[in-house]
Amino acid sequence: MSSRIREDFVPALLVVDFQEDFCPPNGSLAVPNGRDIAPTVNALLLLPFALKVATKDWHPRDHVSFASNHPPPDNVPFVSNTTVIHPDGSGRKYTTLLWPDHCVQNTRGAELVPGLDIFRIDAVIEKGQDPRVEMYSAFTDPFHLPPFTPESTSVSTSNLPMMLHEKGITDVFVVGLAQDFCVKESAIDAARFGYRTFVVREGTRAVVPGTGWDTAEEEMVAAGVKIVGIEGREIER
Ligand code: VGL
Ligand code: ZN
Repeated sequence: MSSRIREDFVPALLVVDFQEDFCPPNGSLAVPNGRDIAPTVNALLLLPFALKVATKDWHPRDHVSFASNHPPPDNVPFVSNTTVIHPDGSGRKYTTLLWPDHCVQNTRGAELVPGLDIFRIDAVIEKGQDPRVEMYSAFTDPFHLPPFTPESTSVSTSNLPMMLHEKGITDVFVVGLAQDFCVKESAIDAARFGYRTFVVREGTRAVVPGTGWDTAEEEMVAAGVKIVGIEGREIER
């Protein structure tokens, strides 16, 4: 008799950007009630996931997503949808939403929150280091750019896909901040990479609760992501 329970279920937990700058009271890009996900995330960390990964938004000071790096009138955080040069060198342009300065590398705001049981996490992945491009997804930047610096292997495209692959992961459970940006894009990418993907509702909060949350759930569901409650039953929508 095999001692294995199910060979086709090798789950990973992905804790997205649970960092000081995304949490009240002092975070520069505080997600309403963001800190409240800690008990849910810590409860999940007690479960036997084959891999538990936390991500950190990890920006250089000259990051394109900081409103402060753009001239007026395009420098209004949360509002400006600013046209910037596409980083592929073709000269074309695209628009990107601008934010307050946040998660600057090696600052307090970029630290994982102390309420997170970090000792239960197997690996921490940094993302968003390429100053030229916003990177919401923990998997890859939206343009699939080659690494920004020649020495680097994981600047705009992270090593998360490799880690999941090496562990033989089949299912990815996503929690963290913010539901309508980095959680959403990471979950959609997980599904795109072929994983059965779940977002645990109680383990996330939106920058824009209400409309932002609802739209994000719809986009995720359309991409094949399942939205579940902590009790594990799929929520009917
Ligand atoms: C995020 C906005 C800018 C996130 C990161 O983690 O959801 N949102 N950078
Ligand atoms: Zn960011």
